[in-house]
This record gives sequence, C-alpha cells and structure tokens, in this order.
Amino acid sequence: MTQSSPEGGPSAPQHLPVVVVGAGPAGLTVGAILRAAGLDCLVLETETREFIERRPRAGVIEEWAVRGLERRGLAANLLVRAELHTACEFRFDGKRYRFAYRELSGSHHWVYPQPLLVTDLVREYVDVRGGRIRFGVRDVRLHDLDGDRPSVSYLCPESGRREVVSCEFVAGCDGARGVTRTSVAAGRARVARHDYGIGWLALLAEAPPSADCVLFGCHPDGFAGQMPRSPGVTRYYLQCPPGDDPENWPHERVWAALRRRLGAAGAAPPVEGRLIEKRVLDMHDYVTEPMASGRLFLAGDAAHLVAPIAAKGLNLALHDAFLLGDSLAARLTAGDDSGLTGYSAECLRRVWDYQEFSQWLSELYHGSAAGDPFRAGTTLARLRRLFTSPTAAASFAEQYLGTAARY
Ligand code: RFL
Repeated sequence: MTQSSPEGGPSAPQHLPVVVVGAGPAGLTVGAILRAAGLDCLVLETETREFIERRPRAGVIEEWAVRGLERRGLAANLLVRAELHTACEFRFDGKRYRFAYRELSGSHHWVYPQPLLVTDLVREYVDVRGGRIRFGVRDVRLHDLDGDRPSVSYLCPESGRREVVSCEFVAGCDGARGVTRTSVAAGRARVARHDYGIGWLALLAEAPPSADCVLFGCHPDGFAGQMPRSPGVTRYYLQCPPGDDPENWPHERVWAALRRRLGAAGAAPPVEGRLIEKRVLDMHDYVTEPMASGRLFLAGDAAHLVAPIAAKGLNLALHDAFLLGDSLAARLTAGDDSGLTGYSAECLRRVWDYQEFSQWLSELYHGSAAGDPFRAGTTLARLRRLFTSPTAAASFAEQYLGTAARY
C-alpha cells in the first residue's frame, strides 16, 4: 500500500527503511548517502524547498568536511565555487595581527554559503539520486521508537490528513527547534547546557568585505567579526546584550560600531552597504547524551548546538551525517551493527572538543569587554600569546581548523 501524494508525484510507501526528519545539511547528507547505497528513505521537512535553499546561515567549512562530502560525491559544485581561506586576522590594541594558519598547519578553510550547500544537497538527493522528500509537512510525531518497527507521522500540507510511515530507523536531523530531540523518553538522555550570557547581532550586508579574510575585533566595546561570504555579501557580527532588539541597531549605529571595533592602524574600514539580515542570537550551547534512543539517531543541531562563536555547527552536522549515513547503510545492506552501536560516542568526542574550543574562544573574543580589568588583562595575554608562542599558535590552528589526528 502506498500513501496518496497530493502533489501527484511518486507517493511514499507506508514502510521504508529510514525516515529522515529535517532537510538541513545533516538530513540531506544522510539521505544522499542512503540513496548512493541503493536504499530508500523519506525526508520530511516543514519548510518549502525555496525557503531552505535561501536561508542564510553558515559559511565556513573545514577541509576534512569538504573531503568527506567529496568522497560521497557531494562536493562537485562546492569545489568549483567555494573560496579557499588560508588566514584570519585579529584586531586588538589598535593593531592588526594576521594569523596565517595554512603556513602553520598546511590546512585551510572553505567559505561556501550554507544556502548554496543546501541547494547542492537537495539537488543531489532529489533530482540526481531520486530521493523521496515531503516539504511543508506539519506536526511531525515519532512513535514506538523502542520497538523494531518505529513510525513517523505528519500532517500532509495539502489534505490536512495525518500520514503514517513505518520504518526501521528514524534519523532526527530537524535542527535546534525540531521535535526529534524532545521525543527521546525522559530519563533516557541528558541535555547539558551552557549559556554565555552574551548576544551577537548577526548581520548580512550587501557589500564586499574590507579584507580578504575573516576578521576578529577584540575591543573594549565588545567583539566584532567580519566573515566574507561572496564578493558582494559579507557577514558581520557585533556583540550586544543578550535579548537585545535588532531595532536598537539602526544602519548608522551598526556601521559606526563596526568601524570602531574593527579599527586598527593601516586597516581599511568596513565597506558600508545595505543590511539585508539583522537579528540577535543569544549565545548558548547544548549537548544531548547519548545521541540515540531506541531506533532514533540524532544528528547535527538536533543533537547539539554550538554557538556560532567558532563556526563549528555545520561542520559537526556534517560529521554526524557522514557517520550516521555510513552506519545506517552498513546495517541495512550488510547487517553490520557496529557503526550504529558506536555512533553516539564517536560523534560526541568531536562535539565536546569543539564545545570546549568555543568556550575558550569566547573568552578571547569577549573578555576585553567584560568590564573587569582582570579579565581584560588575561584576555590580552591570551591574544598576544597566539603571536608570540609558536606552540600556542599551532594549537590554535589545530582547533580552529578541526585537524586533530584523533578526537
Ligand atoms: P538545520 O540546518 O537547522 O536543518 C534542520 C532542518 O529541519 C527542519 N525542521 C523540521 N523538519 C521536519 N519536522 C520538524 N518538526 C522540523 N523542525 C525543523 C528545518 O526547517 C531545517 O530545514 O540543522 P542541521 O542540518 O543540523 O545543520 C546545522 C547547521 O545549519 C548549523 O549548525 C550552522 O548553520 C551553524 N552555523 C555555522 N556553522 C559552521 O560550521 N560554520 C559557520 O560559519 C556557521 N555560521 C551558523 C553560522 C549558524 C548561525 N545561526 C543562524 C544560528 C552563522 C549563523 C548566523
């Protein structure tokens, strides 16, 4: 028996090996890996295809993650269009300090806006590999996760009817505001949280970047960051009180703060442009342990959130998705359970390492503006050490690029 499809396209059978909840980078990568292994699955997404292909978010992708996408046939466009970054620049004490991480480590970052990556992944999963997907679904619910025949139900956007799909496994990839994490039975998982007590005004400007690399301004007024996204669009961040109203930051105030906090001798000021995104992010992290419960496996932001301080969230989502996709494929094609058994522990080692780096980096970014002369002094020492101690610099490069040999 099959479900009716209001779109008139191929209808979803009522039983599939895997249901993936969420069509972000994690869910689409899992789906694409399963399709490459000849497995059928259904991806459920609350938004439309147009919406997810435009939603602005991340941009920095680590080299190992790009290689992981490439090995799975998912990086063809990225490798042609992404920009390669080899250095970043800190600005503090009125001076510029360039940190040439490729010279130190041999590794680099890729800058590729997340909407482009999602567009590539949807195209590959749906149009090339023939994967099933339902956009615009409502009220997704998970059932019988502890049995060997779990199911996922949702309200069909067109008919308003509740559709039910049973499966062998559910991949919970529905991000920070999804439902899969909350479907884990009470007492089966622990959620550890950290609140930085800091806000960031996240901005997208229609303007070229003022420097060819990522800039970090560590200023007594607060942190400012510049992340090039494309020749015509630049992401900026300004530290602000948590919960601040973006309307408190009119155009003139934003650009004056960016000029001041990123100002340094000999540095070009930020290039002013129309602000096309302006919202306040309250910096917080969480980690769900374990990342699996019964037949449900969580991946990406559904399992753990890492504040965008260290640009790690998308990278962790991809790491989980590679492991989960490969493990589900091994289980469903060869009966090999080892990947799924070790999945949570394997993911969490990198997750906790990145969370720790994010906390460390937070003090580097925000300590000068803490209003505490002691913290301002230790922050300045931490910053200077990156440029006076080759050992400290090498350690920073390894964490910034995610290149440790083992986690
Ligand atoms: P996503 O991307 O949030 O995708 C989840 C998908 O699930 C859908 N959904 C549901 N679908 C079905 N049923 C439900 N009940 C659902 N509820 C939600 C959503 O519509 C969505 O399509 O999670 P995923 O795949 O885990 O990917 C995580 C990354 O998107 C995230 O970690 C990064 O964007 C974080 N991040 C960055 N990460 C980096 O590695 N490098 C960066 O430079 C970087 N910059 C950023 C960032 C995040 C930011 N924001 C918005 C918090 C910059 C910003 C401003």
